[in-house]
Amino acid sequence: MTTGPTKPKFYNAWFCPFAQRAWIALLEKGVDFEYIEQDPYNKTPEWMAVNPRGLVPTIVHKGKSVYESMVCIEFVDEEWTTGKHLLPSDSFLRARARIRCDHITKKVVPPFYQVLMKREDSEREVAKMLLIASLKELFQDFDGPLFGGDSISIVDIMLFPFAYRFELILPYYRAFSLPKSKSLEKYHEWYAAAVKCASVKATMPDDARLIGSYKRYAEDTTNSLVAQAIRKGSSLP
Ligand SMILES: N[C@@H](CCC(=O)N[C@@H](CS)C(=O)NCC(=O)O)C(=O)O
Repeated sequence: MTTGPTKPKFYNAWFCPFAQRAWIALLEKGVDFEYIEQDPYNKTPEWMAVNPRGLVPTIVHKGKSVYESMVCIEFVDEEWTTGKHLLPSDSFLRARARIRCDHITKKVVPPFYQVLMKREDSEREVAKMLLIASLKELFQDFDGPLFGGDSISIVDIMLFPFAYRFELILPYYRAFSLPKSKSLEKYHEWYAAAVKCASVKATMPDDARLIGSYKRYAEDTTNSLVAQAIRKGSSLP
């Protein structure tokens, strides 16, 4: 009996915004993959053998592991040439996209967790201001409707899972919504366009369940690597 090539394995945790990025990329490229729901907090030797950092997302393809959400998006785009490119073909535009991704990682994601986790109101207010300022900066010279123009790109994929949580989680736990001000107009227009993408819709968790999963951040009781980094004020894992 002959067996065909095995499908790539995608290790995901349904609640994880980082993993949602890799999932959107796989769907955008039309990859036929095996979905494996993984508890990344249960660091069994088997799981650590798949990813020595013990984090989702992880993709196993041709017997090799690829991890880190941004690396996964780039890998998927390079390995599967089907579908639209997630990174621009021009090297300057590609560099610009990576600079925006870096901004999202360093300046947009941390204040989201800080708004949720900081115990003092004054600290949360600072984090809210940082989040607004970082989004304004990201959208400064944005043409739209998406960062990839008419189709979704790595920058959209890096931002969307968190933007979804700004809309759902922050109003619920912190009664905070991003202002509908002129300075965030482009952000809100982008969000309305991104939320309509089929790959994005297909990866959406159930809202009530997602809200429940953030209680441990809002109450500062989780010991996830992200939470540990936010408490220490160090960069995210
Ligand atoms: N830098 C990583 C972060 C991934 C990450 O923190 N994933 C979380 C789930 S949302 C995880 O696997 N946590 C396991 C842990 O904290 O031990 C990426 O971008 O992929």
